[in-house]
Formats: sequence, structure tokens, C-alpha cells
Amino acid sequence: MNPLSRSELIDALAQLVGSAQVLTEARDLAPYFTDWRKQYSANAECVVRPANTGEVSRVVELCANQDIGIVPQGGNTGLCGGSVPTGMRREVVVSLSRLNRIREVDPLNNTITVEAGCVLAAVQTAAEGAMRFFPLSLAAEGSCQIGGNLSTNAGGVNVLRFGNTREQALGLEVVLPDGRVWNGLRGLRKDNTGYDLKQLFIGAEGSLGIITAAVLKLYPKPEASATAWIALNSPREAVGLLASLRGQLGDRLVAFELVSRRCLEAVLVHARGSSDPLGDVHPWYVLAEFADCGSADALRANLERVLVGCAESAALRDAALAHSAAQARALWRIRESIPEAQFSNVKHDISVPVSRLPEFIERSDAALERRFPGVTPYTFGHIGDGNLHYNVGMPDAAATAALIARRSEVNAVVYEVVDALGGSISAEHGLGQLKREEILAHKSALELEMMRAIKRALDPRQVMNPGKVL
Ligand code: FAD
Ligand code: 2HG
Ligand code: ZN
Repeated sequence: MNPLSRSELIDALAQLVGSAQVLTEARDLAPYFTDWRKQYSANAECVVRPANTGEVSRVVELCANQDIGIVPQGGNTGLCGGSVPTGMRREVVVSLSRLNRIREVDPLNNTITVEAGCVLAAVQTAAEGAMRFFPLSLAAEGSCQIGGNLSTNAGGVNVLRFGNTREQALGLEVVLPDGRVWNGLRGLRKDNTGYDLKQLFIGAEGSLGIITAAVLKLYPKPEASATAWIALNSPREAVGLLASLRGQLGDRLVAFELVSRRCLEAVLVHARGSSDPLGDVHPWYVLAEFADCGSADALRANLERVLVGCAESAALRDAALAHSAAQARALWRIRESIPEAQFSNVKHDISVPVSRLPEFIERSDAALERRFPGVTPYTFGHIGDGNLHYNVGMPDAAATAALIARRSEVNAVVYEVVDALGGSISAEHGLGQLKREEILAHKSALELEMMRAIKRALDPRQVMNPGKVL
């Protein structure tokens, strides 16, 4: 087939999805070509906004036949440059935003079938409408899409109790890199009929196909919740407290997030109306969420009793329990504001076994201080899952910019500790462009060979999200 010129390609795409859904003007394209952190920006031929699976299929088939790279984009909140073009070859951005229908809610099967472009918050709301609960929750939930969540296997704050996005998916519908549609929309909790193909596409960051719909698990809606902001001396005590709370409250403990004093201070400066939940200054905090059936008062009383019991052994310095939904929201707002409050740093999204987290922080802090005196790590995140956001800056903007220019040296220091503790360099955000090269040093040759074999088998023309992951 002769290669189409840009205007021929735009015409051909317009025939498939309608000309209003092929964006070509610079001002329309800009938001699709730059990532959330404004670290990656490149041009592509155009942005296409198909309305349904059939249109996605035809767009993919056309691009594949033209050897044009296909960049799937959801809410564009990804943090590793996976959702924007690379500029390395001809590319088209395929926005999934218009595939935003809730196809079915089945309360008896406890499932919801949604299109990939449904915003996460809309899925949560639809679940609530059926008196059910969809547990995936992250600060970007007002704009990230379920297709993006599946493609990054997003984590968020409720993984401790409910698992990652992968655990929520029962079935997928996927447009393969040649345009064929795989209908794997099964709502089964048990199905041992060979390879579990959906798992290949979950966490693949759009490198193996475009997810167009999914069947997701729903859960009973908790009747009562309680939120606690707890001050501690160190992450070591936070890990001890986690074990005590889980021992005594089991699955009632839903979220357990670490926040360093430096992160809290950044939020107090950045987020208008936020305030320190406790009167005194403390070095570390945990934000914990609990859920149960029964009354909120009973849950809070139980929690108070348990916290008093833990106070001595976990060296609790102080704690504040939310007494209203508004107070709980204010505590969560502090946690959710951290990404924007410390926007420009060398980001790390690591995991190690929970038991080794304190050692990770102690060793990384010390190694960085030796190498970059005065360094200021912003340490926070999903300590209950062994996943920390360990974002490294300097005390002022100029010095931070100089540090960012030496990002690979900073990474080397941090990742040496991650490797020594048996960890991962990306617990949540994925590889995208940011860690595409770095990962080569952290996976075995055999792992990389198997990953490349899967990519070759599903995408022999290498058109899906080129320059990402591998
Ligand atoms: P995008 O950014 O659009 O895309 C992400 C990747 O998925 C890209 O590689 C893209 O090509 C691919 N993709 C998107 N849609 C599809 C599709 N339908 N089919 C195939 N591939 C597709 N992440 C966490 O894991 N936990 C957090 O707690 C968390 N908190 C965040 C807080 C903030 C304030 C922000 C800005 C981000 C946060 N993130 C977090 C990162 C981000 O929100 C998640 O990675 C999210 O899952 C991305 O969804 P999205 O729709 O924005 O995807
Ligand atoms: C979170 O948990 C996100 O808030 C973003 O994963 C982390 O900004 C970050 O580094
Ligand atoms: Zn996170």
C-alpha cells in the first residue's frame, strides 16, 4: 500500500469517525500531545476520537496498514510519558474519551461492564447507584479513565484491602494491533480454560492493543467508615502499627498511607484551605481508613480502643479521628494534594517488601545525602502495599532543577537500594518512556526475552504505542 500523505490520512480517518472527531488544529492538539507533568511533548499526525469499538477497530486497521504508530490515550494523567506521542515516527493519538457508556450493572453477579473511556469517578458513582462499591480510588479519579487504569494496572489507596486494578478485572474487550476485536467480556470468577489472556493487556500500557471495554468486580457497599490521622516517630513504627491494626481489625483496615512532615508542609503551602490536623509538629504521619458494617460510631469506638492499645508499643505521638464526612474529606485532601504540592522533583515509584520499607528509607536517605548534600526527599505513599513515592528535590527551585539534570545519578543511588532489598523500580505508574531504558538493568535477560516474544506475537508490525515499555 502506498503511504498516505498527512491530508490523505486525515481524510481517510474522517471517513471512519466523522471529520469533527479528527483533530488537526494546533490549539486542539496541544492537550493530547503533552503529558500531565509536562515532561514529554511531541507532535503526531492528528488525534482521532472514535465513538465505539467498531470505529476503534477500523482506525487501528487503517493505521496498522499504513505502518503508523498508534498511541492510545485515556485521561492523560499517566506519570511516565506513556500516553503521548514520542515523535520518533508517524503516529496517531487515539483518544478513548467518547467510549464512555456504562454497558451493564449486574448486582447479583456483582459486576459492572464499562467502556474504556469511562472516567473512574463515573464508574464509582454507577456502582453506588446499584448499592455496590467499586474500590479503585486515586487522586486523579476525576479525570483518569478505566481503560488507562487497566492499562497501567493502577494501584491507588485501597490496594491493601482490595488489590490493584488487575484484581478488579474479570473480562476485557480489546482491539488487537491489526484491528481485530477480541471479545473477552466474561463476568466469571472461575474460568480455567487455558491462558488468562486478559492479563497480557492489563499493565501493558497500550503496547499490545487498545482496551475498549471491561467487566469489573463490584463489592458490598460498606455501611460505616472511619478515618484516622496518626502521628509517629518513624516509618519503622508505621510498619509496626500496620501489623497491629491488621492483626486486630483485619480487613476493616482499607487504606494505610504514609506522609512525611515535609510532604504535609508542601501541602499546607500549596492547597488553599488545608490545615495541620494536629496541634504539634511531628516527623511522620499515617492516614488510615477503616470500613465495616454496622454504625460509624461503633467502628470509631472500636478504632479508638485499638489505637489506645497500640499507643505504647507503636510509639504513637498523637492521633485525630474524623468525626464527620467533611473532616474525613479534609484529611484525604491533604494526602491527595501531595502530587501537585511537590510537582517538580526526581520521581520514584518503588516497592519493596513492607517489612523492608523502613530500611529502604533509611538507606536511600543516607546514600542520597552523601552524594547530594542537602537533598530533600518527599516520602509518602502506599506503605501498606510496600509502595513508596520517594520524590527527590533540593531546598530551592534552582538546585532542584540542577538535580533533575542529574536524574540518572539520583536514580542509580535509589535503585541500588531497591535492588538490594528485592524491590521494583515501578510499583504503580509503569514504564512508559520514563523508565523504558532503565528497566533493562532491572529485569533478567530471560524476562526481557519473554516480554519481547509476547510483543512480537501480538504486534509483529510494532505499531502499538511505539517507544513505550520496551
Ligand atoms: P493515560 O495517562 O491516558 O494512559 C496511561 C497509559 O495507558 C498509556 O500508556 C496509554 O497509552 C495507555 N492507555 C490508556 N487508555 C488505554 C486503553 N483504553 N487501551 C490501551 N491502552 C491505554 N497511579 C496509580 O497507580 N496510583 C495512584 O495513586 C495514582 N495517583 C495519581 C494522582 C495524580 C494527581 C495523578 C496526576 C496521577 C496519578 N496516578 C496514579 C497515575 C495515573 O492516574 C494512572 O496511571 C491512571 O491509571 C492513568 O489513567 P489515564 O486514563 O489517565 O491513562
Ligand atoms: C499518588 O499516590 C500517585 O498520589 C502520585 O501515585 C505520586 O506524585 C507522585 O509521585
Ligand atoms: Zn501512588
